Amino acid sequence: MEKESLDKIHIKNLEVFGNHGVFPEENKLGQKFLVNAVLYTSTREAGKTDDLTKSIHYGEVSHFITKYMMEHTFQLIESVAEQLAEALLLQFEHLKWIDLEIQKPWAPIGLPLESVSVEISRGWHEAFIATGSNLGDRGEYIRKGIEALAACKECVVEKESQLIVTEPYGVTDQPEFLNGMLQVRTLLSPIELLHKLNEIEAAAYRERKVHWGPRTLDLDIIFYDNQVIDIPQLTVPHVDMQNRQFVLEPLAELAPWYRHPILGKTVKELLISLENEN
Ligand code: A4P
Ligand code: MG
Repeated sequence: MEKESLDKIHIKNLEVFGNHGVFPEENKLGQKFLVNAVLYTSTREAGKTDDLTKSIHYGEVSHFITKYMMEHTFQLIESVAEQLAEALLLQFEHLKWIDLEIQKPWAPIGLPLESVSVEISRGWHEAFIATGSNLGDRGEYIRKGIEALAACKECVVEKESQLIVTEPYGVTDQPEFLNGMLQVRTLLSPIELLHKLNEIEAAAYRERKVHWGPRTLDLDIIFYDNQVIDIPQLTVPHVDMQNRQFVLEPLAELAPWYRHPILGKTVKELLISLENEN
C-alpha cells in the first residue's frame, strides 16, 4: 500500500534508556535515546466508530519500543532502527508503514554536537509470485514451496490461485507444467525476496541445466508493488509475463485490475490481448 494514501499517528521524543553503542562504556553505562515514529495506518474506521481496536494503540506502541530497546543491545543505531521497525511491523496488525528515527543526544564523540540520529522508512509490500513445476510430483513441489514461503516470518501468503495444467512454452519438447500464482505481503526488499525464492527452489532439488527446461520448482517475481526494477539479477515486472498465458491466467484470477507499470494495461487487458493474438 502507498504510504502517501494513509493516515499518520505521531510519537514524538519518546525517551528510552538503553545500552546501544560501539564503545564498551556505552554498553555498560547506557544513555538516553529519543525515538520519533510516524505510524502509517488508516484511521478512518476507528474515527467513524470510536473503536480503538480498529486503530493502533500508541500507548502499546510506546511501551513496545521502550521494552524492545531496553531488552536488546546493538552497536549501531542503524540496527536499533532496522530491527525495531521490523518488530513493530510484525507486531501491530494495522501498522502498514513506519518512519522511525532513533536519536542519540549524548553520542560520546568528544565534540559539542546537539544530537545525532538515524531515520528509516519501512513497510509492507505486495508481490505476485508465479509458481511452476513440470517434474515429479508437481503439485507437491508447489505446495511445499508455498509452505516454505509462508514459514518465512517476513512473508505472508495472502492469496493462492488455482493450479492449472499448461503446455510447455519456449522449449516445447518437455513435460506439461502445473502453474499458479501467489499474492504475498512482504517486508523483504525485491532482491531479498529473490534470494528467498532461490533458496526455496534449491531446497526442491532443482537442477539448473537447461534454460527454459524442466524443473521441479520455479518461482518468479511478477510484480513488486508498482516498482520497475532493471538490474542484472532481477527484472520486475517479469520481462515476458505479457506473452505468457500460464502467468496471466492465474494472475487474472487474483488481481485482474492490477495495472502493469510499464505497459499501462491491466492484467485482464493483457490476457485478452494475448488470447486475441493466438
Ligand atoms: N531473474 C530476473 N528477473 C526475475 C524475476 N522477476 N523473478 C533472474 C525471478 N527471477 C528473475 O532464472 C534465471 C535468473 O533470472 C534468476 O537467477 C534471477 O536472477 P532461473 O529461474 O534460474 O532460470 P530459468 O528458469 O531456466 O530461466 P528463466 O528465464 O527464469 O525461465 P523462465 O522465464 O522462468 O521460464 N512453460 C509453461 N507452460 N509454464 C512454465 O512455468 N516456465 C519456463 C521457464 C519455460 N516454459 C514454461 C514455464
Ligand atoms: Mg525462473
